[in-house]
Amino acid sequence: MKKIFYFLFATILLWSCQRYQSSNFIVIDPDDSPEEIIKKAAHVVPSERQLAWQDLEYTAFCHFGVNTFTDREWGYGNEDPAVFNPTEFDAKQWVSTFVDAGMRMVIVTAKHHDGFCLWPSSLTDHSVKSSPWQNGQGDVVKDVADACHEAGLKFGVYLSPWDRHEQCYGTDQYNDYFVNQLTELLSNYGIVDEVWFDGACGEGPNGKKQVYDWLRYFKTIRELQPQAVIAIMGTDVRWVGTESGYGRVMEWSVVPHEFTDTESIADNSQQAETDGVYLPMGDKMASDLGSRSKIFKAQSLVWYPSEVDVSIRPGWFYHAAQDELVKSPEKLLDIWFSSVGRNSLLLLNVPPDTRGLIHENDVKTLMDFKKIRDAIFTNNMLENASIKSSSFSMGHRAAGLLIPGREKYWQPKNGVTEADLEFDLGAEKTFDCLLIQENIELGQRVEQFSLEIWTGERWKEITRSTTIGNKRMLRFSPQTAQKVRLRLLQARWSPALSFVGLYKRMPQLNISPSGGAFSEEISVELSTAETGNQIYYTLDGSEPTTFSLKYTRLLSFTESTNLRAVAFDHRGVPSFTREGSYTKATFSMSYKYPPSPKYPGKDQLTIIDGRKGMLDFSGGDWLGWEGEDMVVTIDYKKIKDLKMISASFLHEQGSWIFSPEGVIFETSMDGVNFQYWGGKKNLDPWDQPGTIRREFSTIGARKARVVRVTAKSIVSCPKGHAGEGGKAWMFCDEITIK
Ligand code: FUL
Repeated sequence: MKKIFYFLFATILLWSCQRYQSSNFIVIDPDDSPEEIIKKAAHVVPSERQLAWQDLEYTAFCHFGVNTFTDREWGYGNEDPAVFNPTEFDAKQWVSTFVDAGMRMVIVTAKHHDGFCLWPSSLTDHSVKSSPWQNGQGDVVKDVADACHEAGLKFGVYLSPWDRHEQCYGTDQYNDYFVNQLTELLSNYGIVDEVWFDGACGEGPNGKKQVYDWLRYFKTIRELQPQAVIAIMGTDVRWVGTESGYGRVMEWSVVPHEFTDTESIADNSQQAETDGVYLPMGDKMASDLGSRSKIFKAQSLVWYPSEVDVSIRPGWFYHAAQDELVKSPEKLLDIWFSSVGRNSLLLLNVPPDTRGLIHENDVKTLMDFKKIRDAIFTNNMLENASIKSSSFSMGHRAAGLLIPGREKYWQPKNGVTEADLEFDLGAEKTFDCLLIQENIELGQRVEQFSLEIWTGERWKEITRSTTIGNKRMLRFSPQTAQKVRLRLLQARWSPALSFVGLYKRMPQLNISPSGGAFSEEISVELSTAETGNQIYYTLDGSEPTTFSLKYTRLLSFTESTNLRAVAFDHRGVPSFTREGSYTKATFSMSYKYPPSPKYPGKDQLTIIDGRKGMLDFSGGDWLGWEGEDMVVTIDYKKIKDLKMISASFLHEQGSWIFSPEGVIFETSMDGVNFQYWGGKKNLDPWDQPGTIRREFSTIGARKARVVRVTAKSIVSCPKGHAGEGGKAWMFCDEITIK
């Protein structure tokens, strides 16, 4: 009897394991119940190559080629190879920069859309071999691959399917050409870990139409470099859908299989040249790709994780004019939390310059950014915590959560989808960032979780979110507590967590107002979110340190002043340096159409006083125009170096306030002849519900004495609006010029 029992038990176990055996791809049967679909989704797992790729976390993209020398973003394909001539090319400098920055792979644009090859391909003369660089004997791909392999970094290639140079592009023959190019790249440069196929194509409706033989390309890669992931127009890695650096708040790595469809990826990709990074129009970044409502409708599911690609500069290629526009460490940190911290890999583009080196400004920002990450993430407040879990399975106790890596992980009993983990930190500690990781080797399962602190009387929720995946980071205002509770509120199957950490970010220093113009006197307040920090400042433009002036009370200026301030917390960790430039109005301002007497702001300077208005438009920070354009001219009376300009408007259609149709920025040396600096059309529909602020901006260095901003009003309320035909309001609170 006992034997029969064991036999039956073993058969059932085997059956259930087989039924939900984990795999990279799972078919949903039409008669699967919702519970079965959810369980199936919980058992979709990364392939070995996807897992290795995900662990890289932070990788470098290098856009380098003829565009570097012609100062373009998209080459035409007819560039003379002679233009390619870096004077100090040094792949080792690239790679050592990336190693120091904490990056783990380098992907180089072996060929961009212009068709110019960075390796001496035997298939075309349009390559480095026809350039004067190293007398045509050089090979960028080889040098970068060798430097990576030597330094222990992974190496990847970007190969643009769209080719503006190759004559056979648009014919069947091109598929052979492309496969042969791939074969060269994947046979002669050692291990390649990522192949990046761009979806961009600017041929337009009347251009050449290439039918790509994707399956053949994929097969070639699998044969020659089986460990390489195929990204974007490919099977292993999904483009997050934007080039802004900001991933989805809810990011599922398990999505319906249709997301791997190359046609629709191409439709969402860039189709015309821009002067910077492409921001898809409309909603190319749907907020939900894989929640229950999506997977219930799917025919099959696949592990298809997201990669966030963004450039450290406005453009993908190097442009000297953008040397001062390298993203700040602060911006990169925000991107870090919004990419790596949102279950994505961050692919940061750092374009080598015309010397063939990573520019000093980019190096500095990368190193400062690394220092900041180290300062935040080396001190896990949970490190010596004791943990109680409401459930655990054999061999997977909660202690494993404090050991980085997937080897030791916590998991509740099989089938348990809700659980609490209570941490006692031993003493009160202050933190403002949660880092949490699922053991994705078993799949992505958590659908809802929260963090609470014990106030001494009750549990208080601090933050809550949906997905975790490989890594999730949540930021919140500083909290002090000894006990915290992590609640797993909903999961697809027993969630497996491999790591949890609580950290304290740098102090957050605010300057109010953050800059602007004043007529008699201006008061400036410095503050931090938490108490106990020390703030220091300088007024002579120098970097503030603990030896600088100490902030004790409101500052007051009667002359133009450049304020720089920094806050230090009790550990000595500094905030980002904040700057405020306060200008006593020596310039003149004029309005072609004066603002309405109903919304005149505080005075003429309201629009450049560094203060943003409240969304309920109380407080006198908004200037309003009724049925008229805003044309503001600012004459600095002397030539200034300008870097960027932005203008912000209110959109609150319920109150008949509409953001402009578009904004044009112009500059002039004499106040008579104006040059176009930039402009933006308003791409959003007028019927946007709710209240939002819309920013229009332009970046690009130039010298000028006079700046003019023209915002086009929609003049009258649009069709279908309650005020149809009546005068439309346009509200602007701030123009920022740097
Ligand atoms: C886009 C391309 O058009 C850009 O030039 C750049 O290569 C970027 C990574 O992808 O689609």
